[in-house]
Amino acid sequence: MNTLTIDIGGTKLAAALINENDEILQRREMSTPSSTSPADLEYALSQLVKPYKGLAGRVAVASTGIIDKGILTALNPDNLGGLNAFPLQATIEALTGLPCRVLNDAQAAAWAEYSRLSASVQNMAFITVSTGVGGGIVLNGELLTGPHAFAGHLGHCQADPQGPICGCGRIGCVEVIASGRGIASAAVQDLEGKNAREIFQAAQSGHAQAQKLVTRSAQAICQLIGNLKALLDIDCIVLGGSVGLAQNYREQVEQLLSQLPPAYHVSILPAHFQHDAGLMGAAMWQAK
Ligand code: ADP
Ligand code: BMX
Ligand code: ZN
Repeated sequence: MNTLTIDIGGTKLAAALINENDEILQRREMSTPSSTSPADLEYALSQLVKPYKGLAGRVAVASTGIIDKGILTALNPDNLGGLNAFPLQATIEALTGLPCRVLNDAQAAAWAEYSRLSASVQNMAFITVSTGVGGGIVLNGELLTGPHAFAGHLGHCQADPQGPICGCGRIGCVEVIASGRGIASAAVQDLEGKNAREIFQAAQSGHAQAQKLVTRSAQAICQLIGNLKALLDIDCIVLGGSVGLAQNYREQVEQLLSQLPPAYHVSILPAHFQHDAGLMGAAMWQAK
């Protein structure tokens, strides 16, 4: 049976048809609506899934936000239109007429990436550096979701008690410093108004402020990884998201981590499924 899989991110919506061998048969992408209206998200999702009518027997969704018992609530309302208690599972089931399972995007990606690691790895964390900073933790071979589906929201660990206020309401979260939005919002002068992709391009061509913004992000991720190592003694980290997968970013995090004492060192791998880790993970979780 084919699975229709959907990834709802703060910047883009993706959908794919996946067969029983976990191969992607068709894939498409759209921008996430910038409006705060649940009706606009529902309309965008209806457009996204339209071409797949009649081609799948079930749906699997990976979405940004806290996904508890099928209901989506944005922890950081800046990232997804302030959605509160959006009935994601019921909405997708009504749009497609198919049974659906939903999971947080980074938890889903962690599950997919864990499946590609050597069997000797039983403890790992996935970090997405994207519109926000998300995370998923696998401990003793089990995906940690937590009693309220909040487990693994690593982007909301504190990076700097003197830092800016995060959209979640807390001061100095990793997300407000390291994410694509965090990078863009700290840009000044000629970089003001540029997005993270443009700032990375500027950094590649030697722009000093752009390089500082990228390093500040990599430094916050490096410290987060050190904290995860101390907290959970994980075997490895997998890095994903468009910022996490950007040229030289992982290498920069590795270089910063190598400057910490050896007890904090842990290998950092790029996401095997690259930008499709959430899509793949949702489907694998659905089939579990
Ligand atoms: P989503 O958050 O919807 O899952 P992405 O993983 O693509 O989407 O993350 C979006 C963020 O990544 C945006 O802030 C965007 O500016 C940034 N971005 C996109 N492409 C690149 C790139 N090539 N290099 C650095 N940042 C990028
Ligand atoms: C935010 C939070 C997480 C999500 C992470 C990455 C919201 C809407 N989302 O920390 O649930 O996993 O962003 O999301 O509060 P992405 O859109 O950057 O992939
Ligand atoms: Zn936060």
